[in-house]
Amino acid sequence: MTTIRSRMLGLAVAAIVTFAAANPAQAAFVNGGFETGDFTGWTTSSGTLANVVTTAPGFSVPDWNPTEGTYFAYLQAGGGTGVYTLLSQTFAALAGDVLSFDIFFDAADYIPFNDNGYANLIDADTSTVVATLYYQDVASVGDFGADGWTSVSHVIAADGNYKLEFGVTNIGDNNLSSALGVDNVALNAEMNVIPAPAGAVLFGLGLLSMGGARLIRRKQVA
Ligand SMILES: [Ca+2]
Ligand SMILES: [Ca+2]
Repeated sequence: MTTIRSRMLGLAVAAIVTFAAANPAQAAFVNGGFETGDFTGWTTSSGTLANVVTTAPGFSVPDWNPTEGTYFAYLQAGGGTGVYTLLSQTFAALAGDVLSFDIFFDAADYIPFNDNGYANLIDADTSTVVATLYYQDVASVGDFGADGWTSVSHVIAADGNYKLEFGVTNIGDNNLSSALGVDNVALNAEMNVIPAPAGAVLFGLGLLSMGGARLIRRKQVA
């Protein structure tokens, strides 16, 4: 009996160790909060319209400040009508990973000059848009309006190589350039990793309590 229990406990411990060893390496964004004070790890389309800043003036709202740390990315339209100021980073992710970031759109314009800003999840191998994670335009936030910092999170559906891309553009003419702010970009493996070890731990605890109950019973008998 003792031998069988020992073997079961051994199997449970082995299961826990196996699950722990199987945890994928945390795929993390490089400089996801822009705390290097520059675009290290990121790709931008413009050296003058994309900047890492500590604060930025709101067009008709209070100044913008980071949601995480000291810096955030501030993208301004101005490259032309329909010409996007872009910020992107490629990353590898597993199904269940949670992609998250904070973002705002600050409209400097009025309808019919419907400037817009977006965040797209793109398949890095095929360059197709997998999901639009965020979209705002002058029509949605109102003339000279802003939505305020917005937290976005998205569960990755399939293993793959992805690109997270942010863009903002003028529409109608190239005046009164609207802006997009980004901070706190992260990829967390929680959804993917926690259930298996938790299940293994519960399985192990169940066996331990079974063994404990037997020990107690044996003591009572003795
Ligand atoms: Ca930051
Ligand atoms: Ca404009």
